[in-house]
Parts: sequence; C-alpha cells; structure tokens
Amino acid sequence: MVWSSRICYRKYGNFVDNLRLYVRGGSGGMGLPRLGGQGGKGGNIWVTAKDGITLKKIKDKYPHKRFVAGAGANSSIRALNGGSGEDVAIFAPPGIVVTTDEGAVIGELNAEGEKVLVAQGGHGGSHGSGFLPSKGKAWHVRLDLKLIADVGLVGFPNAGKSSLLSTISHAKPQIANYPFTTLRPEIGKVMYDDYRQVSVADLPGLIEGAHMNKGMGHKFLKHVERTKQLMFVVDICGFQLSSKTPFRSAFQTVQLLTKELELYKEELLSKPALLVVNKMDLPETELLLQQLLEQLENQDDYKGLLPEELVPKSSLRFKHVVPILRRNRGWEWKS
Ligand SMILES: Nc1nc2c(ncn2[C@@H]2O[C@H](COP(=O)(O)OP(=O)(O)OP(=O)(O)O)[C@@H](O)[C@H]2O)c(=O)[nH]1
Ligand SMILES: [Mg+2]
Repeated sequence: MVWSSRICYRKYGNFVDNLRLYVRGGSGGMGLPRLGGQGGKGGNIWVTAKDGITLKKIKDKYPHKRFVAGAGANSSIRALNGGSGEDVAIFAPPGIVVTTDEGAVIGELNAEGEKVLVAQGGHGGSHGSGFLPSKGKAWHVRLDLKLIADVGLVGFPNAGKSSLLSTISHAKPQIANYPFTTLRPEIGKVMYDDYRQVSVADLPGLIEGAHMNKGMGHKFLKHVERTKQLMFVVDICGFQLSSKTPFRSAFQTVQLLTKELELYKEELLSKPALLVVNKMDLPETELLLQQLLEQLENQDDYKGLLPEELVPKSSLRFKHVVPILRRNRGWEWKS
C-alpha cells in the first residue's frame, strides 16, 4: 500500500454507537395501616424505539444520562389507593440491543414502537408488606447499536465493491458489469495473520437521491449506519447510470456519496473513512488519479464542478486513499 495518508484528517469520534444510562424506577407510595390503604406503584422506565432518533441525540438531550420515574402516591384518607407514579419513556433508534452493564441482554428494539422495560417501579405499601413500599429498580443499562459489520463498503453501483470483497475475504458475492448487482448486504470476514478479524459489509450501490429513497435508498443507508467505519469505493473512470443521467467523475462521485450520507444523517460523516480508488488497471488512469488526489486535497476549489445543492456542506477527509488495480488473478494494492 503506497498512497497512505496523503490527505489529512478531521477528528473522528462523534458517532455514538453505544450509550450507558442510569435508570431508576419510581418508589412505591406508603400504605395506610390504620385503614388498610394501599400505596401507589412506582413508575416504570421503558426504552421505546422511534424512527429519527440517534444515540447521539439522546446523549445531547440528556447529558446527565440519568432517568428517574415518578414515585407512587402515599395512601391517604382521601385516596386510600395511592395513584401510580409516572412512567418514563426513553426514545431510542430501532436496531439497538439493551443490555446490563455486564452485557446480559435485556431486550432488543428492531422496529418503531417496540419497547423494553429497563427499570420497574417499586410496589406500593400494602397489607402484605406491612404497608411499607419498596424502591424502584436502580441500575445502569447500555444501549448498543447493532452493527452489521466493522466496515461498510459505500459506493456508486458498478464501482467494484463486491469484487473487492471477494478478493479480501472468502465471501462470494455476485459480480457483474451492470449496476445494482448487489441487492442485499453480504458480510465477508477478513482474517489477519495474527487471527484478528474484521468484518466487511458489501452493500448495494448508492445513487443520487438515495436519501429520498431512490435506488436502494433508505434500506441501504440504514446499513451504513450500522458499520463502524466507511470504505468508499470509486471507479477512477467515473460513473454514469444511464444516457439520460449526467456523467460523474471519480471526485464527483465522492462528493455525491458524501452528500447522500449528509442528507440522510450528518452524523454518519463522523465515522472514520477510507477511500479505495478502483480500476487503476484501465488505461490512462494514472492521470485521472493525480487529478483526483489534487481535487481531494483542495476540495473547496473544486466545489463548482457540481450544482450547489449537490455539494456537501463539509468535505469528508479520508484517513487513507488507496488506489487498487486488478492483475491477472486477484487484486493488488497499487505500488
Ligand atoms: N478493470 C477492472 N474492472 C473491475 C475492477 N473491479 C471491478 N471491476 C468490474 O466492474 C464491474 C462491477 O463490479 P462489481 O464488483 O459487481 O461492482 P459493485 O460495486 O459491487 O456493483 P453493484 O453491486 O451494482 O453496486 C464488474 O464487471 C467487475 O469485473 C478493477 O479493479 N478493474
Ligand atoms: Mg455489488
């Protein structure tokens, strides 16, 4: 690998893929021994799946990360049965697993509306408990975004994502010279000599307007959300979906991919990213590569290459830019 780190780099780490919260169910209310009155039950705490929420939003909105449900009312002469304490709902994105601090699974949220009880309220005091209430459950829980893979391949159709995965792992994705060959994610495991493993998700190609559900749209972008790092793959010769759509150069495809991620969820751009420049074995690509590197280093100077509304607000800075080429058998890092 030769072309490492020519381009330098924003700070990463804004993307939140897990969160630790303190939750406490409400205490029960006191019973009333004299009249046999029952105290109210303490409120529960639920984690409820809601689209459009991210773990980062929860963190920003509740920096203390502490949730306490309402206490049950004491039994009184006027209200022998004390009222229940108020429940608390913590809204979280679908696609998370809720665990204890030790990692035991409490529940999973896969679709909007599903909910998991994370802290039960205490019982109200009653005859059975000598009219003394109990406290609510108090502990830490974790919300973990379910990652489909460590690395997600992000690129326009036909860029060579599946080809790359088939070379670096044992996965056998379908490869063909037409767009939208890959219709669903496929995971390949890359094993290093020291037995470390990295999982790489081959994802369906992305097109302009994906954030508005064009092409594979949301389905695709949702998977990008569930990877730790992004690996952009671009065809050095550029991309044209059809004769009716404009031709896009490699640099423009990088900008457009960035824009689609930005429009879908800006947070995605804070993941560490790598750029693979593919098909460097094709003729006259050396010059195109030089041009691409120049454009990546001075992105602001080349904003005018796309209509303003298609240019990302801030450019993505890649940790590495890696040109690769295909030789007779397999792929090689360009050297
Ligand atoms: N010359 C050359 N062709 C390549 C290279 N990598 C991939 N291809 C060809 O490009 C075409 C598309 O490859 P795929 O791997 O299917 O592309 P993809 O990005 O997975 O495409 P979608 O699944 O449609 O998004 C195939 O015909 C590949 O043989 C390369 O490094 N050099
Ligand atoms: Mg593919």
